[in-house]
Amino acid sequence: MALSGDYRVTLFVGGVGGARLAYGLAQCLPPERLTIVVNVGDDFWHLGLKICPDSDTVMYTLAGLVDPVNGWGLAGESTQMLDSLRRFDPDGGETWFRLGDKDLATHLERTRLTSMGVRLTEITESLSRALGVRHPLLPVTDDEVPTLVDTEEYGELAFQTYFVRYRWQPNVRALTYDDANHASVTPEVAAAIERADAIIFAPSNPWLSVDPMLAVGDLRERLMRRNVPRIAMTPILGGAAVKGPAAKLMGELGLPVTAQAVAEHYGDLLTGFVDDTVNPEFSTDLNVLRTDTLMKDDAARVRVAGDVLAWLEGGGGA
Ligand code: FO1
Repeated sequence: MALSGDYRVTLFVGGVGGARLAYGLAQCLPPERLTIVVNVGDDFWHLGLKICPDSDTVMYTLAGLVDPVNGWGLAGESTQMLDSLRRFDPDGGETWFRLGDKDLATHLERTRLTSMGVRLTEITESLSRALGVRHPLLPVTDDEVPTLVDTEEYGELAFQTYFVRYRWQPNVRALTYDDANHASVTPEVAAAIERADAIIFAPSNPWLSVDPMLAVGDLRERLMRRNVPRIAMTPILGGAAVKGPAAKLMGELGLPVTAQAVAEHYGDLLTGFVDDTVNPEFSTDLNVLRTDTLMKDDAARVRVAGDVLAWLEGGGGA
């Protein structure tokens, strides 16, 4: 399906769940009508390389290159570098973060360009274009804004240490995005917000993927100023997360594991909400679309994207 006229959507995404909606929307909307803004709070330096996991997850998904099982990294990967690295430290050393051999090329090229002073926005554009991605993929900021996770067991952890090294098992006390508060959105992201006819928050983790973006400079205020549908999709289905730590995290933060709690967390940022039919209906001022949101394969991703766009086109979400 295609929206009429020159209706433009700006989509905010985190990792795997967000990438799936991005894929669906990219099948429905041409590049000039869909801009994808990606979280950089998960980015980190590892083995001397600049790694941008959410950006790469979206880029590989849109390019049709993503590993279909993990939902991140490249399909058909090998691990010769990791196997060789492990020989230097039988305890594994820095091999806990699984960098595949083919994926390494992306990190090497990004690191090379970063060391030359090229902006992350331009680097991401150049990498995406080379892989055949047609839709604009924009890091929310060019600044480094690492998310920190305060845990009961280990105190404050870098995001990937919490997420990958400790497999998101530590109990979370709080999340901090302090660097993001002092960062600024890029001119490209600011322009994508200004020209959007609808703003969509993907079914990414609101605390780990979306909040780090909303914490960047004046992003929230910029979004609030736009009198267009601002909608989010639930990452919670039937009291559980589709993938990752959203449900566990909500419990640790003292919240009920419900779509309603997600919608209330976004608060007045939203005018509309996409909820799943498996979830109980709840009382809200938001304009709600209830549909099957599970994006288990490419066909489902396109169908969900089409449902959301048809709803918006019919005046939904406002
Ligand atoms: N996720 C994992 O659970 N384990 C890994 O070893 C891992 C490696 C990895 C390498 C490159 C990349 O782009 C992503 C990678 N991810 C890995 C995914 C990623 O760290 C997380 O899913 C996100 O940061 C959370 O959105």
